[in-house]
Amino acid sequence: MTEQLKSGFSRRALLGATAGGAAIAGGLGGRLALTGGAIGAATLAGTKTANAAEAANVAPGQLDEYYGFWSSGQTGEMRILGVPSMRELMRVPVFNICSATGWGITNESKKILTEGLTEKTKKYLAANGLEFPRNGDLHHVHMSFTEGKYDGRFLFMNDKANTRVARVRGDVMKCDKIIEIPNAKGIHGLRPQKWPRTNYVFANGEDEVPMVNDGQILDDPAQYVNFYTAINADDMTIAWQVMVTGNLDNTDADYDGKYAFSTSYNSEMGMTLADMTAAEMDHVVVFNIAEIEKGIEAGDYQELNGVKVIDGRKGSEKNYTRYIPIPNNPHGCNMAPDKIHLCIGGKLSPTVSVIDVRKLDDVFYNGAEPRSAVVAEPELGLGPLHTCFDGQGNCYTTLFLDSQVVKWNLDKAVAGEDPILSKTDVHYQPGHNSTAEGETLDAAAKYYISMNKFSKDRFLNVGPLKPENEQLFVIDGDTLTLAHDGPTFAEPHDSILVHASKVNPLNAWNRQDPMWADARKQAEADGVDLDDWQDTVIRDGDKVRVYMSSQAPEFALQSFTVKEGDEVTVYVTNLDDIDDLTHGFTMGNHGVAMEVAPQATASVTFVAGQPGVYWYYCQWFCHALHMEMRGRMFVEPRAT
Ligand code: K7E
Ligand code: CUA
Ligand code: CA
Repeated sequence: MTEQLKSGFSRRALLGATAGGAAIAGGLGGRLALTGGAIGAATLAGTKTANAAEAANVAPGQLDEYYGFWSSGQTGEMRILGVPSMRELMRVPVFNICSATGWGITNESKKILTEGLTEKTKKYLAANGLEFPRNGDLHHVHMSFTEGKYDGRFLFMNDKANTRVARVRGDVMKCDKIIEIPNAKGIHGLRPQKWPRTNYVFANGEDEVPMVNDGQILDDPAQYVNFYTAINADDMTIAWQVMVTGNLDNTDADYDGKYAFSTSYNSEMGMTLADMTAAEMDHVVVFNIAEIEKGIEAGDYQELNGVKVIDGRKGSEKNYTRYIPIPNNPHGCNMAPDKIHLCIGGKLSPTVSVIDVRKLDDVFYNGAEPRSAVVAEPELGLGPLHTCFDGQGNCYTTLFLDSQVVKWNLDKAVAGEDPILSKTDVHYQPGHNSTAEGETLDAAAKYYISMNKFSKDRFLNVGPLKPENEQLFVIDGDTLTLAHDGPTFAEPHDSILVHASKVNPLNAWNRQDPMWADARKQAEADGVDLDDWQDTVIRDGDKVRVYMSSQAPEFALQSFTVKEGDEVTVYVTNLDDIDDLTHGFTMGNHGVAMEVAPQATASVTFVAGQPGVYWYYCQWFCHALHMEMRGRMFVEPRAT
């Protein structure tokens, strides 16, 4: 392979900046960048800076203009921030296990974490004493769209680690569905359909495996494939998959409902770093949604693990896919709100490739060369990853190697002029970025978020493991003024900003919520009214069901008695309906804890293993007598 790429920097330089770069930037580069960015801006720009900082100031007690929905990478949760204050408002557990809320501990959450797994995975997990994967790698969070704008209904997100896709409800901000995607491996890029509404969620499989991955084929990459998946957003079932050539990285959809796109950095189908970076050009796959739907309708698919799979590999003369050559290991895939231009980050190439989606009809139906849809390829800087937009024809692209964001103009790029408007230092090595509703038709030139992979010298040292750093800039003409540095725990991977008017969660649960439908059914069978005061203990062989409502500062039961070895299920219903009055339930020394928000029912099942007295208590501070909100479980020795 070529060490020196056509951009004039070596592959080794990129690898150096990712791995050993912490030392470089922590020493020399870090201090230089610090002077050029934060301090320089503060001292030189004067009143402009003061105004920008003012624009981002949210006084105590004041509410933010935007909700920020953040992915957390390898932590596996979704986070909600206020923007521009950057205050962290909530953590929503999804692919992780959470001690505060009981996610992964309650029966309700375990059902969501388990029911969407494939039979093969369930079997594997069961053999290892697990019900669901313990970890997740949540890279991308995106909200549902109606006609190109956020509609507040759902948020969708991927788990690269265990090939899953999850949905969070906008009304209660809790996860209600998780599915494992069959056939594909390593779901990475994920985007909802933008137009006419989010009927599909598109998900990329990043890792290559044999089509039937049952151990018959192992180290024979010639037989490996990748899958692009369309999920029905309303019921979280798989609509169809497309088998592709090369791997899939990031994806986006157009504003016409016609095409979806994916970048592929491994068109080589290489199995090593050297192989994956060998070719001068990789590609973007264009998916023709209507043609794929027609193909499915006509039966032009094979069924694989219950999924209809269409063959869209290179060389198929069908109109399902086209492959547009793009320089060296492209990464980001971002559709501009002008509805015309798709921006592909070059990563190893210092360019962003601009595709005019209006030219794709000719590529599909009139034999036009796929590259004819590329209308500009401006050189912007080193390591371009992701691009976001301000609704005024401008783009903001992260430059990982340069530790900068470059602001540039689309029209100028297409006209062949120098499109660069400004470059601003960020700290350090940015991956994703976001602007206010920048991936929608409501994109606004207000705030710019840079999610940086390294914090290095920006904060007090907390040991060998450092936080990452995310920064908020105010967009002020062509200038980006730094208004906030915020350390974050692993990791500020990606974010979207949604205007506060579009998100309206409830203050208390609806008592009929489907979240605890199983508990309601069991209570009815047991003659217990879940909407009324409950202090009932039902014995059913070795199973004991304990129904207790809670009202500050009391549980309905001060104690209950079970026998050693009983399987105990405790159902707690919070009858308080006051805003913010959450109770909890923790059973001492049993690894059991959960949140019970106003008007919610939650349940947890455990085995009473050892005879003795065990205290349970409320674990969410609810009242002056919160400490006293506790009771005893008596476990009688089982007579042998
Ligand atoms: Cu969104 Cu990192 Cu998963 Cu780019 S990918 S940085
Ligand atoms: Cu109830 Cu604390
Ligand atoms: Ca490649």
